[in-house]
Amino acid sequence: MIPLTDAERAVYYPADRRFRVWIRPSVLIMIAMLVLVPLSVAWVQARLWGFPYIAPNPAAMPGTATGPHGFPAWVRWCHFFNLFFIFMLIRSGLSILMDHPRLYFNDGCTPGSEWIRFTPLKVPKDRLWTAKDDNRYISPVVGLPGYSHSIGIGRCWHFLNVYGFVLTGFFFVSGLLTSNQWERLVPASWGIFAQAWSTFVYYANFHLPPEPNGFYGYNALQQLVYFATIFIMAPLAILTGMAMSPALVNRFPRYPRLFGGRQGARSIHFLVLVGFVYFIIAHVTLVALTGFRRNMNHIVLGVDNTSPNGMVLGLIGLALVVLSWVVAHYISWYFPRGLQHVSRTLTEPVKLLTLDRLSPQQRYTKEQISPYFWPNGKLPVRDEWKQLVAGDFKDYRLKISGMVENPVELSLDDLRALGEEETITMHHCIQGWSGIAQWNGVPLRRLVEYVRPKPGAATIVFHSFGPAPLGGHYYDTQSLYNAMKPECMLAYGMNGQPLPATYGAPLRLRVENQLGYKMVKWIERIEFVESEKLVGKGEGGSNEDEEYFDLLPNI
Ligand SMILES: Nc1nc2c(c(=O)[nH]1)N[C@H]1C(S)=C(S)[C@@H](COP(=O)(O)O)O[C@H]1N2
Ligand SMILES: [Mo]
Repeated sequence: MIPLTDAERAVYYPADRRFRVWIRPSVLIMIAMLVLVPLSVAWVQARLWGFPYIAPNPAAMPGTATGPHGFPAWVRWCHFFNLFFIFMLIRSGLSILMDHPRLYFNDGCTPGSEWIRFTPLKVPKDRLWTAKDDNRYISPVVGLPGYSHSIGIGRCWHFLNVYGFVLTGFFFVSGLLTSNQWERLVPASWGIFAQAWSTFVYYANFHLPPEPNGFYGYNALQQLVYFATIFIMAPLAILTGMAMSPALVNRFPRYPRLFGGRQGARSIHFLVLVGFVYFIIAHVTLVALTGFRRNMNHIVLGVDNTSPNGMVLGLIGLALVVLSWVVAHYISWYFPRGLQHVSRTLTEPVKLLTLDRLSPQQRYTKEQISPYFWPNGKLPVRDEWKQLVAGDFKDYRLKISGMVENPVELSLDDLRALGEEETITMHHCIQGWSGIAQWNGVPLRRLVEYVRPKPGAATIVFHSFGPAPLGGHYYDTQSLYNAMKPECMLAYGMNGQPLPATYGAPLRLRVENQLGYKMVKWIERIEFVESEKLVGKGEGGSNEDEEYFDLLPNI
């Protein structure tokens, strides 16, 4: 157990650590059908007609091995690195999932509309229940880094390992295409489906089909599954991952529709994870059942014999992978700041060159506004704010100070006079939920032009009346560059009404190419400074300081 202060314990290791999976009954029936129908057909077929004949794979017949055979070093190394990266991605992915333990196929994420949830809780209707109240604990044995609300660190691992996963995939596919190894994987005729079914009839009846020597060729089902894992599941994981990026989705709102919307993409991303886990279990079981030593020699040493060397070396490799989880856990909890900085150094330049250049350009209609919008954050408790609420914000003055030529205090009417804009946008919370809403407010660039930043001012700090998660007040920053983007606004209206207290009254930020935590609610004052390094702990915001979130969350 890592040492935690009481405040940290309340966040990371809550008293309620129960875990439950609930699946919508109709989905459960669908899953049962998908599993049981093929199994029963295979059982009946074997009972009535016996096991089907499976023609030997010509590539794998002794002495006639003509096609590609063996496992060249690049295949073996890619296999090892892939194993390493996929486990990191699965483990960190599970930690991320538990921060909003519900999956939907609708972008409003209305409670009760999820098809699966990983929490025993139903959302209470009689009191304010924020998305942060809803996150769940996950054991660090399963998740990376595990515990509750450790999504910032989980994302550091996830995005660092995405590089490794994608690079490994790139090398592997390049290798396939520049050798004849692809012939082992890519089906050459439709007949493979019939053969794969025949193979399945054996497995479904707990029999092993006549197995070819994998050094020379695979059985039909094996080939199909490998093909699908490499050429369907892996690309789908990447494409649905990208469909969760606020910068991409809000520049190309049609893209996530390929996956049934932003939440469809998130659900499919999860289903791919399930697919990978399922694949790993089936693959490892069959590797063990069909000649463990020989198979391990194939994939570890690239030789076809039954010496124990490949097995021993392979198990050492696996032990190293498990050790990497322990090391990652240790880094997560003892050097989170270092991890955050490594992650930033490696991911920020890529984002600056790509996602950050996309300007939000959304065209949602009023009909698409979500019936429900998850609230987040802690409501202000300060008397000043309560008095402003009581007075309908007539006495509210937004103070703008710091490195500006024209420091001002503006009422809501003054702000309106600067120019009003209206947008309908999709909000993406780091936790995973989304929602479409209409916002009214003054474009931030109008305000910037009005107060005229002094040379050298590069960062705008937004201070909130509300408290930060671990004490102090909530704040966050925007680069001057991003503040000038379209759809970046200080909003005082939501869905045609004055901004409700829960959603940030009197004034909140909207930044549509970034995640929700950048959008400070209940804004008290704004300050122009040289750099975010001069504020708070210098990471760019309350969450960046305390929870190791990204300074630049375009994804
Ligand atoms: N002051 C303050 N602003 C905040 C937060 C907070 O905790 N305090 N949470 C942020 C997060 S994590 C999100 S997702 C959005 C949520 O906005 P909503 O309540 O309108 O959904 O507000 C952001 N602004
Ligand atoms: Mo959020």
